[in-house]
Amino acid sequence: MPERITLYTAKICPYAHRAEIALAVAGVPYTRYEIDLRNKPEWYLPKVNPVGKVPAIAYGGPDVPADQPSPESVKLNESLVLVEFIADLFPESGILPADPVLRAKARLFIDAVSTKFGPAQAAVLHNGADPEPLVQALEALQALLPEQGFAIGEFSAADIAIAPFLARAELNLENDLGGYPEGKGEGQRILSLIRSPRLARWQEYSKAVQSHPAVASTFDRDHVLQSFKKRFAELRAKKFTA
Ligand SMILES: N[C@@H](CCC(=O)N[C@@H](CS)C(=O)NCC(=O)O)C(=O)O
Repeated sequence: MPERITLYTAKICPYAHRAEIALAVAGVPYTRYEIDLRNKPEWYLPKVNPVGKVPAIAYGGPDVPADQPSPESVKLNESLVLVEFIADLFPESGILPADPVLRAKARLFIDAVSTKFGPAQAAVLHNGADPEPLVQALEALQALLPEQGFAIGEFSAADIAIAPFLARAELNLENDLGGYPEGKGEGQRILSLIRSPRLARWQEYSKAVQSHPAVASTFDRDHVLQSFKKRFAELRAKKFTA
């Protein structure tokens, strides 16, 4: 009998979404516990994740309620570590394929997501920075894609690493949400840059990733949109009306 898994997560968080996608791909039962990031339960840091972030997993130990974690379960965090952990627990999921070359390619793609795409998209969406570095990061990722299919062919950890960010970025830009001034067409301008013909293969890939059942079924679009509307209203109030 497999050990029990409790995932501490938050719908808005793209990092936590990675762990949910991996568990959906593995198709295994687990307990999902939503953490309110604005009002974290007092037991969360001392008993689950001293860093105070989601996602985190409690693995094994006795059958206890998620809000009363046992000291006997193993506590793990960091989204990419959790994705690999789930891949290791359930090798038949194909999250990391058996072939060492494909595993290396998945990790190279993930490295580019972390080092190139991550900082560029955060700068654009949160700080209203120039979108050109983001377009260049997407071109670098596009260059890693095979002619067809997902990042290494079949859906894998590589796609899981980027899927939550693609879904949230499009949702925000389509709704003119970001760390840039509202109502000036900036969201649409950035969208048209990332949907330009030079990123045609990327767009095809991005659509396929977002409509993968493990991604779509774990993305609560309405909840995430409402949360981002609040978050960006606060950010803009601080940034543009001082
Ligand atoms: N490097 C971490 C980042 C996780 C992260 O930053 N999570 C955010 C939410 S998206 C969080 O829990 N922040 C804590 C807080 O808001 O207090 C990972 O990949 O898991």
